Amino acid sequence: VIPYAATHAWFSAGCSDTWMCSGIASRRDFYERISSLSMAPLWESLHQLVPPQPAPKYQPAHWDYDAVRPFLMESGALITAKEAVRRVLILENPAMAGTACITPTLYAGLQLILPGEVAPSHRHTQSALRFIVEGEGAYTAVDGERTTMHEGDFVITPTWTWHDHGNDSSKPMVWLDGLDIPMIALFNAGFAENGAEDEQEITIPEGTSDARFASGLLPVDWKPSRQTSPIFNYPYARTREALARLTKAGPPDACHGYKLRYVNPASGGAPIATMGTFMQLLPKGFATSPYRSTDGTVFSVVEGEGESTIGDRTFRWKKRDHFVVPSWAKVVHKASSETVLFSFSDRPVQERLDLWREDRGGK
Ligand code: 1HN
Repeated sequence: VIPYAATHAWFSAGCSDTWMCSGIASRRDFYERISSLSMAPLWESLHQLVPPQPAPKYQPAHWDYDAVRPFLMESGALITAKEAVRRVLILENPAMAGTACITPTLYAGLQLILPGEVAPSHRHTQSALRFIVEGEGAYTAVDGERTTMHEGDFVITPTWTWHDHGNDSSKPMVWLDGLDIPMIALFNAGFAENGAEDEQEITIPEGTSDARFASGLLPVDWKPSRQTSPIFNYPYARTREALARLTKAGPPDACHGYKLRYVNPASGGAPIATMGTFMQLLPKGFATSPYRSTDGTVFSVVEGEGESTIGDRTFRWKKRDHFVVPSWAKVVHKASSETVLFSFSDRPVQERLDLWREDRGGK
């Protein structure tokens, strides 16, 4: 029999008072007897189960691209994209070692694909987003159509869609992968299968989804069959232009600077049902007002440099760095040059569940 205190870490046997001690001892004996029936006393863990406010068991963290890139390139010599299936270095939360999680609901990694390589076709119920960090001209194919990727592009591979990647350019390409892996694991709703061929058949000319869905128009008789966006590449050129124009149209938001969310044009919702994606511009010298929200968020620095204070830690960052802000941690960003930040979180899920909260500190 495993002692009760060994499996229920919150149960403390420490006691100095004799009368209390006998009470505690008999409680402890009771807990041990009911544990054999797979039962436990709620009153010993109630406060941890229902905390007065979020008490995340993960921490803020920062990945400096200058430190990361040599290892990514070294991985390129260790294994091919084909053998690896996906050659990715996982960005794992330091407080969640061994879990492949950057937050309890999100996975993040940096994927390398070298000139001439193919990452073979497969599909899975986990949805993925790509945010292009470095390189030009590699492609992703999703359900019969290719898209050529450029730095700053945001590309989605929705749940259960066939996808493969290739690099016909002359330079390595690196992107940030964001997946809802931990959420799908929580639900035990994961399915996956490999394609018959490394590269799926291309049946739709490149740019077709863009023409059908990304020009403020939709095909006249088209009805959405799923929550996922019918657009699968949101190019940086357009996002950047929108942000540049906004800086001329009015003052920045105190907490966000100029911040936009990516959208499924057919629903107004997030492009991926499980992950929200955002892009924000912070003017040179701008410091955001303290802000917190319940969605733990992963950031990719697209342009500029500065620092973020997350809780009691401060990280200096620059272009191509990544960092993570835990749920309900107070964050202040300071931009020392004009900065553009991409970010993603589980916000759409929390919103659907009426859970999402923010605290703008009165601003
Ligand atoms: C995956 O399919 C990709 O398609 C990237 O590029 C990262 C991490 C875990 C499981 C599947 C991709 C992944 C992944």
